[in-house]
Amino acid sequence: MTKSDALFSTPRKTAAFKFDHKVAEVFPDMISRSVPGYNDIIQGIGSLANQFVQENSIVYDLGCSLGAATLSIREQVETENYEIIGIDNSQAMVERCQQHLCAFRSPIKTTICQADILDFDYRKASLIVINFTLQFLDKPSRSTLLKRLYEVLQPGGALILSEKLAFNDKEINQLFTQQHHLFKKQNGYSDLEISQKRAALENVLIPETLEEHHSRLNEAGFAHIHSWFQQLNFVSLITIK
Ligand code: GEK
Repeated sequence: MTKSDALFSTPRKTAAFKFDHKVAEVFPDMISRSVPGYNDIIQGIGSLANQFVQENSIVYDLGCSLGAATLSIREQVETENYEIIGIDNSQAMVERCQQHLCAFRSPIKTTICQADILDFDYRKASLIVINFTLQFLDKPSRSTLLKRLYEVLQPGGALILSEKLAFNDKEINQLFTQQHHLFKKQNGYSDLEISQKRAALENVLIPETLEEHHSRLNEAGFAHIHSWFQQLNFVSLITIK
């Protein structure tokens, strides 16, 4: 059983959001009550993975948190001859992820590394998943990383990128922001929790428009790019090399 998230429920001074032990402890509850479509995206990643994971290849799960995407891939990919490497720079997440994965038996070699996804020494991969993680990097680093990931993908391999979106159209931006807050309220968060979490994420999670994502992916070399999931201001893209 995972603990429920009440981290922002009492008045507090604004401090930048960190992926620390307190967050890791409540993370599954926090993300599924905060990100519309999160469980569907996790499910879909496993299903898409089955289409792309090649024999004797590596799959990367970047910013793996507690390994939800890794588990979905392990459950749904039929070939047994591949390896998953999950990377996260939060010690708290990595420790919990390692414990959590131990509870699920699998013949698939799975390694969870505590490292910065910007510094990692990548090897050739058939699938790279970066599920709600790029948004935490500064913008120049996002471009550098995607260029590197394009290089390491094998031909026919895929990158799955999920992000919170911003919109140039002010009305649409406002509509989706309001609807997102409603989604959180319907999931039991109070107005205080919503506003304090929002303040903590300011300048930490920087959403971009779909157009910015497409143009960065194009610049990195990706030609086949499409959204396979969107709910309000949360999207998941698939790009094939
Ligand atoms: C999921 N993918 O459940 N290097 C490594 N890890 C990083 C970096 C970095 N530079 N920056 C942030 N992280 C997961 C959800 S959560 C999304 C991903 C969210 C890690 C950070 O420690 C955290 O675990 C994760 O990226 C982002 O499918 O909380 O909105």
